[in-house]
Amino acid sequence: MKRILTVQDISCLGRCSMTIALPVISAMGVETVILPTALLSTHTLFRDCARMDLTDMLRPITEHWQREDIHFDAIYTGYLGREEQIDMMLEFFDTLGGEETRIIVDPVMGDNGRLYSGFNQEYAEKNRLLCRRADIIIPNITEASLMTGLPYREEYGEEYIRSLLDGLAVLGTKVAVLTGVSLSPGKTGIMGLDTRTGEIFRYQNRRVDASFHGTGDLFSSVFTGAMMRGLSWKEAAVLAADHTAYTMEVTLANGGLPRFGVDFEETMPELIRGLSGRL
Ligand code: PXL
Repeated sequence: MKRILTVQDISCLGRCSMTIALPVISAMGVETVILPTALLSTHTLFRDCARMDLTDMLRPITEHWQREDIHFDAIYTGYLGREEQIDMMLEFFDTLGGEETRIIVDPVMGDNGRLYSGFNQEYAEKNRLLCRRADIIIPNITEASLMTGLPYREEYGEEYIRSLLDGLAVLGTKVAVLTGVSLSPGKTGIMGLDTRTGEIFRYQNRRVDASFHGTGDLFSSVFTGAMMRGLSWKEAAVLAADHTAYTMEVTLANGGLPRFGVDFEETMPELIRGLSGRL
């Protein structure tokens, strides 16, 4: 069985980051080791959350793993709280990773053209260093515009997305998968670039007219799980896009509230069926 490490916060309530990654990737048949970057009562869209930063714990935990000679088939990073943690990740990619370790970076820092609370432009620029070391990055349009310096747009054509992908390629990643890309009315999906071959990949499915917290984390978790089960990045992106749209539809039908995230628990059997059918 493949073993991965995922590094992100634990938001106790609100179904995002670690509380999605751990159950979803585990259910996909991949051992999922966690390194929590912070402990929060809720994600930051709730007001006044109680929060404990865990930066001081990261090195003792990883040093213990080094003494135990633990290695990972992939390291998947998501929401990191502080710039200092980005420096630590760059170090951990070397100390915990080997030649074969895939580095998957979701540079979580904003959405809808805005940074999440607690992040600033310096943090966005620092994230470029993570992307340089990554095999695969999975930003949304907001994050891509923050890292490339290109303007954020809500109305766009394929050339704009292409320019974001080219800007991300300059950062040094091998593959960039841009999420939340809508190439025609009523549709949304991804557009990706394999910088090694120049190949562009587009996938669009129906657009669910709702916005729930944590859908980016669901996409990245399914994507990571699928890659570890041997799917190509393009197959993994299609599975992740389909599953995220389906889970949003189910949540909408259930009357879910945006800040409580998506009802991924209910759609898990469908995810496993979809994965099994592709293996
Ligand atoms: O889903 C992204 C995310 C993860 N973790 C925390 C957040 C957010 C987005 O706001 O606040 C703590």
